[in-house]
Amino acid sequence: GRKEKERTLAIIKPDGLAGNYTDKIREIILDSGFSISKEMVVQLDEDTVKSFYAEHSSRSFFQNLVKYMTSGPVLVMVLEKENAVADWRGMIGPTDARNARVTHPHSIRAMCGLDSERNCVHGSDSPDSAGRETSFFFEDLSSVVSKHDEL
Ligand code: DGI
Repeated sequence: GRKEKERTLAIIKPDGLAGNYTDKIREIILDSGFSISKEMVVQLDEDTVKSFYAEHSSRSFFQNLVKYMTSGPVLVMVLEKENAVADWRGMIGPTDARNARVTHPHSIRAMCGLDSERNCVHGSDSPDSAGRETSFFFEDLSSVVSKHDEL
């Protein structure tokens, strides 16, 4: 039968946006058969990042993660296609960009990430997370400091 489309949340993190990787990443996304159903550029505040990454709140790197994710604007996108969650995870590569360069040299994190923290892009890790994360940004915008349609 007909295959269902799926949605996932992608974020181009501050270093990706600042490093001018947005156009290249958008091209990779569209060439891979995704449609971008929603997008916005936002400057996240601390509370928003803490809430988004709540599952990592007890980790040693949490404060650094919050600092990094609030260091500049990010581009948040909802990507849509069949198998979007797993396919986007595959395209971004492993969490640590240094590993990505070795094991997944064609991945997005290999291209524009630096290490395990500054890894350039986010992707939801399961369909459940994708549902939670897309509604976090696109149905409840109360915690977002500012939003623009485009940079
Ligand atoms: O789903 P991922 O983004 O690939 O990875 P994750 O869910 O394990 O971690 C979420 C984010 O937290 C990750 O993109 C960057 C940050 N992070 C994860 N592990 C480390 C880390 N940051 C630092 N500084 N050190 C880590 O070991």
